[in-house]
Amino acid sequence: MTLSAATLRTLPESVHTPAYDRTSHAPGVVHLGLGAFHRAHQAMVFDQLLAGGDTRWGIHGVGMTRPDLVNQLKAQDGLYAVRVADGQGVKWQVPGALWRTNVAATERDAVVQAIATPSTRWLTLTVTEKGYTPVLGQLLLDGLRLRQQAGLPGITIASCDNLQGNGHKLQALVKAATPAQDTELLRWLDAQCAFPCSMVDRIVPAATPEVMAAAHEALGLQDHCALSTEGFWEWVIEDRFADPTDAALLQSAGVRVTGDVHSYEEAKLRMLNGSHSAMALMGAVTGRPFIASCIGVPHIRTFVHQLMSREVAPHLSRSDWAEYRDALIARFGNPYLKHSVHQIATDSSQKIPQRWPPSVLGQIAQGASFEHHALAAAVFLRYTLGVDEQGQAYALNDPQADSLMTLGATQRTEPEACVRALLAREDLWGSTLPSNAAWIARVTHWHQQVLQHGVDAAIQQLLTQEA
Ligand code: CS2
Repeated sequence: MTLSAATLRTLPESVHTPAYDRTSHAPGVVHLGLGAFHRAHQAMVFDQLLAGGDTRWGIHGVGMTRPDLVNQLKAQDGLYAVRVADGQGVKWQVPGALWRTNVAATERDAVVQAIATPSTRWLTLTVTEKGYTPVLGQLLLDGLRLRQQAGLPGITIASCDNLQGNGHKLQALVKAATPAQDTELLRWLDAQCAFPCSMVDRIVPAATPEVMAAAHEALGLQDHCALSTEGFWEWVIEDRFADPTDAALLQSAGVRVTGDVHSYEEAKLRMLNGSHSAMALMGAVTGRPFIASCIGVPHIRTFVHQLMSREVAPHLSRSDWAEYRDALIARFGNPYLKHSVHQIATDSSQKIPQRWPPSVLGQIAQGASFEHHALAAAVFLRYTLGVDEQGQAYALNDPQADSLMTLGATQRTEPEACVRALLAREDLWGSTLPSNAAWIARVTHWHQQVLQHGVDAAIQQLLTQEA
């Protein structure tokens, strides 16, 4: 038997399940991007609001690319179990907020209609860094135009991807899709729709067979969509809503509504995601499969601690960074989260620009050392060889995989030229870093160490030097 609306009542009492009606109301939220993250983060916040009796937070979920996942969720009536596990304990919960599903690639019109449905009040997005394309802007605009033409109110459109100023980026995409002569639509977008920036945080690895097996055991049912996450979650959102009364509601569910998302975004992107990318690439090259297996190695742990304290923190506006750093290191070590380094290394070309260069530039401006980031960049180049230090091959899963592999292919015979080619790329490093001679020199140095002695020895050398 499989988890579904019909079997929900058979679950053991230890599993928290939705007690509210999931069928009498139309969804109030359209969400794009049905990956693990959304289902264990916002969907659980909306589940809490629904449990409190507010019927407007049901989700019409749109999978962008994976019909297999959407079909599985559909077969389970939008239900799936989440294991919330860390040092505080292990709990299973079935959130009930996902009411409808579609696939954007094959059911575009249904998505446009969902945006234009009167009950829709919110649109949230987790489409990953590479999803912010003109195609996305056009999809949103087509739905919004129908709303405007029907005389419906505007909505809140909240990007929840790991991009600095994500709300501004999304608004710019929608505006770029709007024809200049369509002044009424432009006016309506400005006056009626809100594009808040937001920072979202919860570590939610892609589901594994191990999690499915644990779900089977805990539920007594099959669940093909089960997920595993940590207790910690954070959602900081800019106080900018189409319906201003949503601020108090979200706050009641534990969301932080503020005028200053920026300081949270930059700390999260550079501390959490910045060290995630560094560890993921180190893990991929050394053959350590999970983030927990990386942070468990004393020299990697010290490297991450120093990267955050010495090179990231000095440029943050968030003042409580030391507690934030310590909490992150503890979260990275969560043994229940089998967070694959290859999953995090996916799309590195899209992630690194948000995560590393701002800290390197900050250090350069202060005449301070950027050795940790230089070593991370060197490991990134080593990673493009597609084979780890034990000789095990792996695939690069990245829109830039071909160009990166071509660029790095001759690094054993022409290391300096390859470092230069990598660091010259403005799409990765921005416009000023590529001409910084000291940066190029230090990445070249660490790349030589990595090739000659391996990643672990290079990290140890760095720690001795920086002690
Ligand atoms: C990770 C993030 O895959 C990645 O790039 O760094 O998904 C990370 O786990 C989340 O941002 C945590 O909130």
